Amino acid sequence: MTGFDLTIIGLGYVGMPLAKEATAAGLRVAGLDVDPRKVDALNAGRSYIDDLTDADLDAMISGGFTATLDASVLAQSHTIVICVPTPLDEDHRPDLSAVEGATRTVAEHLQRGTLVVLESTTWPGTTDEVARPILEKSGLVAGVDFHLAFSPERIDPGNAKFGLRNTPKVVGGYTSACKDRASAFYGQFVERVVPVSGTREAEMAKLLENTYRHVNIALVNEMAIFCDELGVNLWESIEAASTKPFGFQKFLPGPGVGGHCIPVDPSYLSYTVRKLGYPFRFVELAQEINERMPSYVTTRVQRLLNQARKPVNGSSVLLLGVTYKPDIADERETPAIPVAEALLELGAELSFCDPYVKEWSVNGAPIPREADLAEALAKADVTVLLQQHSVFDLDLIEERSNLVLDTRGVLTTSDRVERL
Ligand code: SAJ
Repeated sequence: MTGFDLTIIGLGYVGMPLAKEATAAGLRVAGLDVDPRKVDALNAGRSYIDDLTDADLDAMISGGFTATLDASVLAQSHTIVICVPTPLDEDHRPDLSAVEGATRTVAEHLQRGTLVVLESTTWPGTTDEVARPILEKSGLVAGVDFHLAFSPERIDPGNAKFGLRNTPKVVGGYTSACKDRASAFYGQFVERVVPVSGTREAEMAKLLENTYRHVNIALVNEMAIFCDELGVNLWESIEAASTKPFGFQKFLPGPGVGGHCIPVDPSYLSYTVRKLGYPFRFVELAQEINERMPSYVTTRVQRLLNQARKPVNGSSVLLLGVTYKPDIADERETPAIPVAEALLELGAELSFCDPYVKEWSVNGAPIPREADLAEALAKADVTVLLQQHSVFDLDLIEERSNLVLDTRGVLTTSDRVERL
């Protein structure tokens, strides 16, 4: 078959690692996106993906990879994988508009014999109840004229140990033949394919993975609040519990849960369960607890300043790390925003220090950036460590700051340094 072995729709942090591994496996790969800036950058060998270097891109282009805005490429593709975002809308409900749009585009160009795989994280039933009817508007029938499958993405940006090739790939097909076809496709460049009986089981596996994290993070967050009142050093108890070689996985309290997966994916599950007429209480409770953490951080800052006879109003507060997790530049759903909003509301004079963030605004108001950590620490009435970027000198923070609230449990406590 002329054309391409694979066209990927959505050239982001999920689509591009897939393009890289498939190209390296010798497949002819095309990338389709709606953003001309992405397409131009990729064809010019300029990567905008943290985990993909320009050298990686050059090798891909030499291997035949090409990016395009022209959807007609889909008609020349043996396999099509949809890797577009599935965010929440302003009502905290699943927003499948990107998936529906991409699927409609596929339907306009779908050819007999093609394999279509959805990778976007979504509620169980999406592939069968949303994608399949759209695709069948082409006149072709899923499982008969074309293959249809779901395979959750497990790309963890910044993870140096696990990538697409060595992370087991779950695959669920609309039919058994669809599953086999999709398993064979991924088996060309993924070390371990994990077939399941249907698309719903594959969709649910992903939601379970990340709901598990969300709920357990909420557990330790809630424990952090009452352990502080009980005078128990929870951080020490967590380390002690972690010595159990089985049946326990360590999670740590924090200022709130950010990112594009953990705060979002469980909502896709609770949305589905609510359609049954009752709530998924674990998820809804976890959301309430995790979303309360920024306010709790603010209360602890207020208490710390109060001990020094300082009101929050007019005090200088330095925020260290405003991304959603350490050592990456991603700010999506970062808890630093609600923390900053609450402190500004109380009249704090905010500044921030984050090597990954050059400019930062809260509700449109630019927050001064401190370039010199030592100087910033000495100036601030209180410092709040939100993300422990590896480049931060923890000894310097302990020595130079006046007061510190450590929300990550990485500093040594003292009469000036408190942990969450
Ligand atoms: N967090 C805590 N306490 C913890 C762990 C995380 O407060 O014990 C916070 C983080 O600070 C962050 C948020 O939760 O704000 C999410 O952190 P995360 O470590 O889950 O990182 P993510 O959002 O990048 O999650 C991704 C997920 N990967 C995929 O969905 C493919 C997740 O399944 C991975 O387990 C996670 O990366 C990872 O292990 O890094």
